[in-house]
Amino acid sequence: MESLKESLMGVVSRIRSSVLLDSREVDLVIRELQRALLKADVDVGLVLSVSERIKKRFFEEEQPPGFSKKEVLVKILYEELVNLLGGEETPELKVSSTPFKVMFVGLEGSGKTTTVAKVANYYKRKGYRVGVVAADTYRPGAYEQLRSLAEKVGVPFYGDPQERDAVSLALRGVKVLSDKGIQMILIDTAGRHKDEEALMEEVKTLYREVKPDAVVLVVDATQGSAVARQARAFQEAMPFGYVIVAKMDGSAKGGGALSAVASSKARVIFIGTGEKIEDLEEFNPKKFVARLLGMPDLEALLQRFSEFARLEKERARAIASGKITLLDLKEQLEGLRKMGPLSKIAEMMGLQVKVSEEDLNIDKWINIMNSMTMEELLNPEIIDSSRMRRIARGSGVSPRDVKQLLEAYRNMKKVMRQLSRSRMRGLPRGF
Ligand SMILES: Nc1nc2c(ncn2[C@@H]2O[C@H](COP(=O)(O)OP(=O)(O)O)[C@@H](O)[C@H]2O)c(=O)[nH]1
Ligand SMILES: [Mg+2]
Repeated sequence: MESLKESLMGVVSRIRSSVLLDSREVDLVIRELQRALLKADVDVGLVLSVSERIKKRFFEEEQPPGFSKKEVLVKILYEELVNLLGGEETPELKVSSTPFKVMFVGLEGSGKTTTVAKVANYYKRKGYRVGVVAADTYRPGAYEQLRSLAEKVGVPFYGDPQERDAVSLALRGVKVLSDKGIQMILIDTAGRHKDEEALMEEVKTLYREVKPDAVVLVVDATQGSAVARQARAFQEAMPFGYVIVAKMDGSAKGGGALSAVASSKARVIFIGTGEKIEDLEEFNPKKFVARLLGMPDLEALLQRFSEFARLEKERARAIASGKITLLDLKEQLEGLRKMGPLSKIAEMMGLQVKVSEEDLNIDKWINIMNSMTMEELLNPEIIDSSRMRRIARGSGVSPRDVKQLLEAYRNMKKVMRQLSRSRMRGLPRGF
């Protein structure tokens, strides 16, 4: 994955060095992203749809106050890559019944037998009693390979080098191990047969007879987007919910394999990152993409976005409940400001009023409110004297000015309340 990481870091630094992020610069960013994904063997169709979505979102979504265009683009890039590689949820293989039978399927050489040992090790470390069954009766040496791996992990093993019938062997294995009180039984199966049809036939029969609680497909990351075809073939034979992508270490095509799996219904639960039994990592798309982008400050940025979303929700609630906030006052005043000085407005209305002092007040108030946090604008009640001093310092006025603004806000609230009350009494609108 190192090469994908390198090229995605290039995409991020292109965003950072952009000046305007106009459509020409965004196109350059997108093109660089496309190159990076195609090099990682991500399917062309997926590359195109992800680039379209990023562009569309960037030009359509509102830029929230306090965030730069670059930050917005980085966030969209992050979210769309998370989506491409598996989305929000991190599924888990839960041992929900005893014995919990897990059947491993996948083509020969994908890393299945090694992965069975890795998963056994993982759950053993979590405190489960795990056992493994060698039901690959086709490949010579499969028995010995799993037997020695099980010994290394230190878990019970069932196999029979003389048995040719995978189904009866698996059934016996399940019986023997569950009699021993094993909670989780991992069944390794063949990945090759006389031909693909015979292999799928055996896998189907195993599924029907053994009735596993979960099926895990193991695919090889070095195959890139080609794993999509394997996934489809196995999906036709039986429903599998989980995928493990082995050999992610050193594979330049890992991104292609992950996105191919993500576009099917199955979820990647682990990735294999080496030949040793410890080389298994839980797969979490969010963490994975964060690592790929190589931005130490990404976490903080995402947190700011989610904080903003939280406050937006709070604001929507305030509006729904009819609560008037300082933010409303601020927006009213800013709207007024856009129309020009008050004296000008008065002039347009044919009035001869001298309001220049009011103009100064409006500017001062907007300035003060610019020094407040969103939290304070939405809940002015929380502004105590120490917050008042901080706001005054931030806007270069005296705390008395801040106090005056808060008083004006309270008066406005009172008037609004009275207005709505008199309206409820049936007075004509406007009273
Ligand atoms: N580098 C690397 N090699 C792996 C990984 N998983 C499996 N292998 C190697 O891939 C080869 C095939 O693995 P095996 O478990 O026998 O595959 P099977 O035929 O699907 O059972 C072996 O040489 C393994 O050591 C992995 O995550 N990283
Ligand atoms: Mg094997």
